[in-house]
Amino acid sequence: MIHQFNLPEKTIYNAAGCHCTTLQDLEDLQFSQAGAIMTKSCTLEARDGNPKPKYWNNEEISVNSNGLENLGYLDYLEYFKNNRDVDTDKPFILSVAGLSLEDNITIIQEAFNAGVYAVELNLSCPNLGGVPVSQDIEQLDYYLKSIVSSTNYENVDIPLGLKLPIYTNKNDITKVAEIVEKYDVAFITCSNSMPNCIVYDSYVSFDGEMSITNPLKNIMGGLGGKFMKPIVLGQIYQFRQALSLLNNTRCKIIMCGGISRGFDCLEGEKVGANYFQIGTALDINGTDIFEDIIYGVDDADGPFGPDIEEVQDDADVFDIETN
Ligand code: RRO
Repeated sequence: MIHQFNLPEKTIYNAAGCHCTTLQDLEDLQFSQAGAIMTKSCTLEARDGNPKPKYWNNEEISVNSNGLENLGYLDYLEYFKNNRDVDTDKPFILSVAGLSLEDNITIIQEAFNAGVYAVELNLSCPNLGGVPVSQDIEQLDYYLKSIVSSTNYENVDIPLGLKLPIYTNKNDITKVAEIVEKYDVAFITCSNSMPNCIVYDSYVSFDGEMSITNPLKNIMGGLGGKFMKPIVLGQIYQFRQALSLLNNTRCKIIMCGGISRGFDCLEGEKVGANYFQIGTALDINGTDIFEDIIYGVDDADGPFGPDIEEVQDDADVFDIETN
């Protein structure tokens, strides 16, 4: 069976890890304008993750050293089973980040059995130490081969996708595209946060005192937010090219990184993105961000506000600054 990840055109939803750890978070997403519900990346057992503080954002960027805090996969599947009949029924995507290959196989098979809409396999968590599996191409190949052969993926109509890290080497992108083609990966999400970043919260207080504080207990964390957009656009562009060379047009590419307004999505479409995940902007603004992006904060016509060419012809009318 060839797997297809076919959401409605231009679907926008949350990035794994953002507003999706608790069951209340999932309910908020369910009753928002998000086009799908993605869970926090989950493990076999619940985890508290890394010591706090482990998340910080300002109005532009975020940094996290979360460490896979999650409820355990059973709670997320339970939520799915209990809520699939509500009026706002939405595609439910389980983000899976098991701590071993065996754990991933177990969770993915259980997700298939439960009938989730899709599974996004996250082998790119930046906060666990060591080399993430998806940065080691041979390991990635081995993982997918094992998952495909040890689950009933080939016979079940549920797409499997990959949350990818940032690849700074074109050769890696070519090889990952070959893996996508070989194992019928239905979508790729570009990209996870930028690992090992340091952000200081620096300001001068009213009484003139300088404060330069690292907001994370673990010092370093994964960077998200507006700075990620150029990186992510480059990843999407290169993956679209690499997939085209393999005549693979069915793998969907999901843009994840730096989206806070409709223009960001339009830029993503220009390099080959199909759907869009919102991370830091969701943390900052809450679930109203989906409506803002879809319909435009300037009362534009949507989806994503006016057509970009139209806007370029009429730059005075609409704010076209894209940061
Ligand atoms: O939980 C995390 O620390 C985390 C994960 Br699993 C991930 O994939 N990306 C990220 O920035 N943080």
